[in-house]
Amino acid sequence: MRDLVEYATRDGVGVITLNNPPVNALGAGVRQGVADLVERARADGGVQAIVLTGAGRCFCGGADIREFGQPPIPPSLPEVIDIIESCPKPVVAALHGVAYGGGFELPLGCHFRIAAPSARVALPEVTLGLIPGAGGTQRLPRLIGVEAAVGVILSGKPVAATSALSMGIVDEIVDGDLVDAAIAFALACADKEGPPTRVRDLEVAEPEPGFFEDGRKKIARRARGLIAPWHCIESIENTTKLPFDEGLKKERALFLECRESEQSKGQRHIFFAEREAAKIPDVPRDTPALAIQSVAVIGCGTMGAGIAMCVADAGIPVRILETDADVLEKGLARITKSCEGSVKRGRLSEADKDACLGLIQGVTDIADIKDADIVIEAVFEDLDLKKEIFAKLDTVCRPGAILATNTSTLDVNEIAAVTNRAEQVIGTHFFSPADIMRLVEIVRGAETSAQTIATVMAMARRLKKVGVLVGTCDGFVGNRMYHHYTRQAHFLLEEGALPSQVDKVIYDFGFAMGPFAVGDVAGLDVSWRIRQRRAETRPADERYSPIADRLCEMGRFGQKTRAGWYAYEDGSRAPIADAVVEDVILGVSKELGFDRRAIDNDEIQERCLYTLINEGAKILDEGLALRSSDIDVIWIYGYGFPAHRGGPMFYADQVGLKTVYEALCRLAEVHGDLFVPSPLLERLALEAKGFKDL
Ligand code: T1G
Repeated sequence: MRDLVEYATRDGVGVITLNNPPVNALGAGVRQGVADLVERARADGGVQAIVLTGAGRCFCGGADIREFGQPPIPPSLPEVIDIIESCPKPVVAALHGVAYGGGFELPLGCHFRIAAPSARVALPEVTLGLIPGAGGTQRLPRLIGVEAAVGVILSGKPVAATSALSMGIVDEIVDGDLVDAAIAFALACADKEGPPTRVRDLEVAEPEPGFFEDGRKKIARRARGLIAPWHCIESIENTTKLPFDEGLKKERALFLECRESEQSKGQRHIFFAEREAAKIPDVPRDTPALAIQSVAVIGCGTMGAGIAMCVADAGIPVRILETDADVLEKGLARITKSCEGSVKRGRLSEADKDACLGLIQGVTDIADIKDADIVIEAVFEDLDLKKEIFAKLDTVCRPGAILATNTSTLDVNEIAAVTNRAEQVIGTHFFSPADIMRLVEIVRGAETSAQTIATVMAMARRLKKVGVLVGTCDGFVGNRMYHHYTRQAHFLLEEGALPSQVDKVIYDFGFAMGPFAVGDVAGLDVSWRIRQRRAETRPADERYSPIADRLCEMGRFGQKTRAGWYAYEDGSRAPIADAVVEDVILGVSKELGFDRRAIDNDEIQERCLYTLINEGAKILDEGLALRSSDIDVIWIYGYGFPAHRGGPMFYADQVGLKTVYEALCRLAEVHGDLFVPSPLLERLALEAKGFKDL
């Protein structure tokens, strides 16, 4: 069995190499190997210094997250770091690629750190509902100051090598062979008198008065309802109050509390679920993907322009075909304005903005997109229009080009049927705004080939999107579930609730906004058009709430008309409860014969969320999602389901499917078929299992 940690001596330096592909995660074997080999180098009279480096594509991706929740296996990472730090011989960390989490705390325990230009360090624990648990909150403030450390730890974002050098995290950036440079650096350190300086012994500079109080105010909105961000600040603040060892002890206690929390389990679930979503049983990882070197987008509306920006941002040339020259001009101007806004916000450099805009070209003739490797159609949600366009594209585009439709509800098979290349037709449901939302539902048609799927999944990754493969049905996965969730919200209004009460329940659960505030942002006319399309096929006996239609008939389309479910003052997005809406609601309740009643928050939460979960179970049962965690990923990245809850299906498992099942049965007795549990959910509940057991 290959060594998880390798050792060699070169020129009187002990070189220790982490070798645990793919990211050198610090599992038990790696920790033991590093501890043993540092002791071996320390005891070897022929060794004057030590270099610690990583094999493969990076230094280290951190602690092995899969170990969490298992019985601890010594030595712990803090113990390993202590062995390194107390070594009387200089230990130099040689960093390339990522050094994240514990993979950065390990180098912080070394006496020096040198980096290749590719190196980037981060403490992303907060994104997993954790805090750095191996000295990061105690050593980093001593190395770069409290203010800078708070920024690194609370953001969880990577710090590039050049910034790491200027912040004092690394001592040198080296071109050429990293290990050779590290050996030379280590020998130079060995020549110096006395034991090497330990980071733990560095003084912590006092921050400005009120720094931590201001820090807590700054994160209040983002950290609402969370544990880890507050524990991060507390542990960092301890560096200004406690000696190192005491601060380390408190850090460990705070870390263990976070690690055992439901919140961290939810966020760790999503970390793995996002990666699991890329695994498609009948599309092996080595399925050859087509090279995408040019993209065409049809339509320069909000979605088309947003998609084109994502493509150009990934460095791929993109042509936007828009037959209406005025719409094209407006769309291109919107793209330019958006890029300029990103520069102003510091998200984009001037050079990157110019490069991005330089890759986008507007065209009005379909012949100008005949050579594209993939065409992404992003016109109105109108099946006949899409079919007409696909029939044309099939004759114009080169053989082998993939034809993708950005639809949120329509049948990909019907669109594929008008072409002679059904195996190259696929759905790419981008979420709006496309240049911000990371989710893309990738909709496989009955004949979509494995190569087409592999190609589009790879393209999604290149666009920094989270691609999730789904089957074809009305609304696919996300919108189909969202439809049932919002229906319940509307029914609750008829029975006694008001928009602000429902929205507050959902906000307090952890969403950024409730369904009515979301509707006002998205535009009530969008869902109105979809309801009108569905009206022809809606069963006569199906419960239907007319409230939203009434608002639309009044021209209340949400923020864009400064009136929707709420009223909005000029220039403000703050929702204001509106008596006009309340009157409409009361009128509908009366029309439908409801005696309005006070509805408690628990009922609102149960009816909205358990409906969501039940529909997700039906989707799983119909094979339209590959796994329950895919549904979680869709809801986290497409609808803002709180990550610390892990997604609707993970949350259901945490609540217990028996509890969900019994609540649905109770609700079904009162409200009828809307709540009849799906057979899959019933079976799992009665077998005392969860979605995770599928
Ligand atoms: N533990 C276990 N598995 C990991 C892992 C980790 N830390 N990081 C990655 N993997 C798996 C991943 O699931 C995938 O598996 C494969 O490696 C490739 O990953 C004590 C407590 C390092 C930037 O948060 O950000 O240290 O799907 O597809 O795109 O204070 O992985 O192939 O089976 O993402 O090149 C802190 C998490 C941990 C970093 C590489 N560290 N990882 O990205 O590959 S907590 C992190 C990443 C901690 C200390 C605390 C990325 C990456 P599979 P990948 P990539």
